[in-house]
Amino acid sequence: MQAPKLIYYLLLGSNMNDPAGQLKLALQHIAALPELQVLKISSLQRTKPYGKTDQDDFFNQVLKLQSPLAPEDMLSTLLNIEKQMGRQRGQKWGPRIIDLDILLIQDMMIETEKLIVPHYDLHNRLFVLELLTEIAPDAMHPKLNKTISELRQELMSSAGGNT
Ligand code: PH2
Ligand code: MG
Ligand code: MG
Repeated sequence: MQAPKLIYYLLLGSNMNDPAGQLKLALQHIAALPELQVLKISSLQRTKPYGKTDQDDFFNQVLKLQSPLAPEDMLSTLLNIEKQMGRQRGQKWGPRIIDLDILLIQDMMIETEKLIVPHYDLHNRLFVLELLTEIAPDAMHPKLNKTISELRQELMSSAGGNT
Protein backbone atom coordinates (compact mmCIF):
# COMPACT_ATOMS: atom_id res chain seq x y z
CA MET A 1 0.00 0.00 0.00
CA GLN A 2 1.17 3.49 -0.77
CA ALA A 3 1.93 5.82 2.13
CA PRO A 4 -0.63 8.65 2.47
CA LYS A 5 0.70 11.96 1.25
CA LEU A 6 1.18 14.85 3.61
CA ILE A 7 1.17 18.59 2.91
CA TYR A 8 4.25 20.37 4.19
CA TYR A 9 5.06 24.07 4.37
CA LEU A 10 8.79 24.79 4.50
CA LEU A 11 10.82 27.92 5.14
CA LEU A 12 14.04 28.40 3.18
CA GLY A 13 16.57 30.88 4.55
CA SER A 14 20.12 31.97 3.83
CA ASN A 15 22.33 34.94 4.67
CA MET A 16 25.73 33.82 3.36
CA ASN A 17 27.54 33.44 0.01
CA ASP A 18 24.92 34.77 -2.42
CA PRO A 19 21.81 33.93 -0.40
CA ALA A 20 19.35 34.28 -3.29
CA GLY A 21 21.48 31.81 -5.27
CA GLN A 22 21.55 29.43 -2.29
CA LEU A 23 17.74 29.43 -2.16
CA LYS A 24 17.54 28.61 -5.86
CA LEU A 25 20.00 25.78 -5.34
CA ALA A 26 18.02 24.45 -2.36
CA LEU A 27 14.85 24.50 -4.45
CA GLN A 28 16.67 22.47 -7.14
CA HIS A 29 17.76 19.92 -4.52
CA ILE A 30 14.18 19.63 -3.27
CA ALA A 31 12.61 19.44 -6.74
CA ALA A 32 15.10 16.73 -7.75
CA LEU A 33 13.82 14.31 -5.11
CA PRO A 34 11.01 12.10 -6.48
CA GLU A 35 9.42 11.79 -3.02
CA LEU A 36 8.97 15.57 -2.75
CA GLN A 37 6.43 17.28 -4.98
CA VAL A 38 6.56 21.09 -5.03
CA LEU A 39 3.02 22.48 -5.22
CA LYS A 40 3.50 26.21 -4.54
CA ILE A 41 6.36 28.67 -4.19
CA SER A 42 6.19 32.09 -2.54
CA SER A 43 8.16 35.08 -3.71
CA LEU A 44 11.78 35.30 -2.62
CA GLN A 45 12.22 38.18 -0.17
CA ARG A 46 15.16 39.94 1.40
CA THR A 47 14.48 40.16 5.15
CA LYS A 48 16.08 41.86 8.14
CA PRO A 49 17.74 39.42 10.54
CA TYR A 50 15.32 38.40 13.26
CA GLY A 51 16.70 37.50 16.69
CA LYS A 52 20.41 38.11 16.47
CA THR A 53 20.29 41.36 14.49
CA ASP A 54 24.01 42.07 13.99
CA GLN A 55 24.37 39.92 10.88
CA ASP A 56 23.68 40.24 7.17
CA ASP A 57 20.15 40.36 5.78
CA PHE A 58 18.54 37.04 4.98
CA PHE A 59 16.72 35.86 1.90
CA ASN A 60 13.64 33.78 2.64
CA GLN A 61 11.07 31.82 0.68
CA VAL A 62 8.23 29.47 1.59
CA LEU A 63 7.26 26.27 -0.24
CA LYS A 64 4.23 24.03 -0.20
CA LEU A 65 5.14 20.40 -0.75
CA GLN A 66 3.34 17.12 -0.96
CA SER A 67 5.17 14.00 0.15
CA PRO A 68 4.61 10.48 1.43
CA LEU A 69 7.56 10.97 3.81
CA ALA A 70 6.82 10.80 7.51
CA PRO A 71 7.80 13.97 9.43
CA GLU A 72 11.03 12.52 10.87
CA ASP A 73 12.06 11.34 7.40
CA MET A 74 11.30 14.75 5.93
CA LEU A 75 13.46 16.28 8.67
CA SER A 76 16.42 14.03 7.87
CA THR A 77 15.96 14.65 4.13
CA LEU A 78 16.13 18.41 4.74
CA LEU A 79 19.12 18.12 7.08
CA ASN A 80 20.85 16.06 4.42
CA ILE A 81 20.29 18.77 1.79
CA GLU A 82 21.65 21.38 4.25
CA LYS A 83 24.72 19.20 4.72
CA GLN A 84 25.21 18.67 0.98
CA MET A 85 25.04 22.43 0.50
CA GLY A 86 27.84 22.90 2.99
CA ARG A 87 26.03 24.04 6.10
CA GLN A 88 28.23 24.13 9.17
CA ARG A 89 26.49 23.88 12.51
CA GLY A 90 27.67 26.97 14.40
CA GLN A 91 25.90 29.25 16.84
CA LYS A 92 22.16 28.75 16.90
CA TRP A 93 21.33 32.26 15.68
CA GLY A 94 24.44 32.82 13.57
CA PRO A 95 24.81 33.26 9.80
CA ARG A 96 23.92 30.23 7.69
CA ILE A 97 24.42 29.21 4.09
CA ILE A 98 21.08 27.39 4.12
CA ASP A 99 18.34 26.68 6.63
CA LEU A 100 15.41 24.43 5.73
CA ASP A 101 12.71 24.51 8.40
CA ILE A 102 9.38 22.72 8.59
CA LEU A 103 6.68 25.30 9.38
CA LEU A 104 3.46 23.28 9.19
CA ILE A 105 2.36 19.74 8.37
CA GLN A 106 -1.40 19.84 7.83
CA ASP A 107 -3.03 19.90 11.27
CA MET A 108 -0.29 17.87 12.93
CA MET A 109 1.18 18.83 16.27
CA ILE A 110 4.55 17.27 17.02
CA GLU A 111 6.79 17.94 19.97
CA THR A 112 9.77 15.66 20.13
CA GLU A 113 13.39 16.39 20.94
CA LYS A 114 14.20 16.66 17.24
CA LEU A 115 11.13 18.29 15.80
CA ILE A 116 8.50 20.81 16.82
CA VAL A 117 5.57 21.34 14.44
CA PRO A 118 4.12 23.91 13.94
CA HIS A 119 7.47 25.74 14.01
CA TYR A 120 7.78 27.03 17.59
CA ASP A 121 8.26 30.68 16.61
CA LEU A 122 6.39 31.08 13.35
CA HIS A 123 3.63 33.27 14.83
CA ASN A 124 6.26 35.77 16.07
CA ARG A 125 8.08 36.19 12.76
CA LEU A 126 6.42 38.67 10.42
CA PHE A 127 8.62 37.68 7.48
CA VAL A 128 7.41 34.08 7.81
CA LEU A 129 3.74 35.06 8.09
CA GLU A 130 4.04 37.43 5.10
CA LEU A 131 5.51 34.69 2.90
CA LEU A 132 3.08 32.03 4.14
CA THR A 133 0.17 34.40 3.55
CA GLU A 134 1.13 34.54 -0.15
CA ILE A 135 0.52 30.82 -0.63
CA ALA A 136 -1.53 29.67 2.38
CA PRO A 137 -3.56 32.51 3.94
CA ASP A 138 -6.28 30.11 5.10
CA ALA A 139 -4.03 27.38 6.52
CA MET A 140 -4.78 26.77 10.18
CA HIS A 141 -2.20 26.92 12.94
CA PRO A 142 -3.49 23.87 14.82
CA LYS A 143 -2.09 24.91 18.18
CA LEU A 144 -3.22 28.55 18.15
CA ASN A 145 -6.43 27.78 16.24
CA LYS A 146 -6.02 30.73 13.94
CA THR A 147 -5.35 31.05 10.24
CA ILE A 148 -2.05 32.31 8.90
CA SER A 149 -3.60 35.59 7.76
CA GLU A 150 -5.19 36.09 11.18
CA LEU A 151 -1.81 35.54 12.83
CA ARG A 152 -0.23 38.01 10.43
CA GLN A 153 -2.89 40.64 11.19
CA GLU A 154 -2.43 40.06 14.90
CA LEU A 155 1.35 40.40 14.76
CA MET A 156 1.16 43.53 12.60
CA SER A 157 -1.20 45.26 15.00
CA SER A 158 0.66 44.20 18.14
CA ALA A 159 3.25 46.65 19.46
CA GLY A 160 6.71 45.84 18.17
CA GLY A 161 5.68 44.01 15.01
CA ASN A 162 8.77 42.25 13.73
CA THR A 163 10.85 42.54 16.91
N1 PH2 B 1 16.38 32.50 10.71
C1 PH2 B 1 16.83 32.44 11.96
C2 PH2 B 1 17.08 33.63 12.75
N2 PH2 B 1 16.75 34.84 12.11
N3 PH2 B 1 15.97 36.10 10.31
C3 PH2 B 1 15.49 36.16 9.07
N4 PH2 B 1 15.19 37.34 8.52
N5 PH2 B 1 15.28 35.03 8.33
C4 PH2 B 1 15.58 33.80 8.83
O1 PH2 B 1 15.38 32.78 8.12
C5 PH2 B 1 16.09 33.69 10.15
C6 PH2 B 1 16.28 34.89 10.87
C7 PH2 B 1 17.06 31.15 12.61
O2 PH2 B 1 16.80 30.08 11.85
MG1 MG C 1 15.44 28.55 11.08
MG1 MG D 1 16.71 25.03 10.92
